[in-house]
Amino acid sequence: MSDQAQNLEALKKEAALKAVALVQSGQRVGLGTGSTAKYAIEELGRKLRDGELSGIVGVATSNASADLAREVGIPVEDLDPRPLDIAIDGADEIAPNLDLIKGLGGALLREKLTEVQARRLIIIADHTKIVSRLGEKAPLPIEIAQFGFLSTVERLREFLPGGRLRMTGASNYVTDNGNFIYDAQLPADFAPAELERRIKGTLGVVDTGLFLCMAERAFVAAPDGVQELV
Ligand code: ABF
Repeated sequence: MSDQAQNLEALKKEAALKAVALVQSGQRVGLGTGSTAKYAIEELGRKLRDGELSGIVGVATSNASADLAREVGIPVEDLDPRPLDIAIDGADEIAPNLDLIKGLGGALLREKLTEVQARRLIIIADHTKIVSRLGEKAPLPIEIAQFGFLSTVERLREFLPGGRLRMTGASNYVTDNGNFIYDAQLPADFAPAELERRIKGTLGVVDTGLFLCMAERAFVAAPDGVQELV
């Protein structure tokens, strides 16, 4: 790993530790997905093992995070209608008002289903995720049903041209839910809530990686320290 990559990993971990410090014993915790969320899951496991926390239950946003949580000793339960006390997750882009793009890791649907039920959604990231407007750096992942996916993509391309179906080698990428992902290029200027409504109203779309008005705060780590955005 290059020095730069190692530094970025250290920053992700710093942000994760800040978020985990908010978790209290007995809480039901939404466990995010991705390389930053991984540090939060590992730290929660460590705190349980060291007796700094007890009675934590995790609700995982992906099979990978559920596996990791069990490995580090966090009891994992399925999502049910009860609220979660807190959820901790990464993001692909963080706008100044804490609107987010998520889903480059492929877990956007389970993340949204889980995190919408969290009393507090805490985002953790390194400073490269900060943008002045959504879509500046990352595409917008849109989860779509496999059945009829080419027709769904055509419908999406009518107002979001220039995107592409996500691939793994020569095959379509398949989410934990058995769906495909269309990575859309966002226009330079758009109203996020309106775009979200239009995408969600497109036949064949399951959900989008726009997480609007959901995050309570973000811990963003940079070389000169961790900034808390609210
Ligand atoms: C999840 O992991 C996603 O919503 C987002 O796509 C991704 C960020 O991953 P990483 O922390 O590895 O950059 O939180």
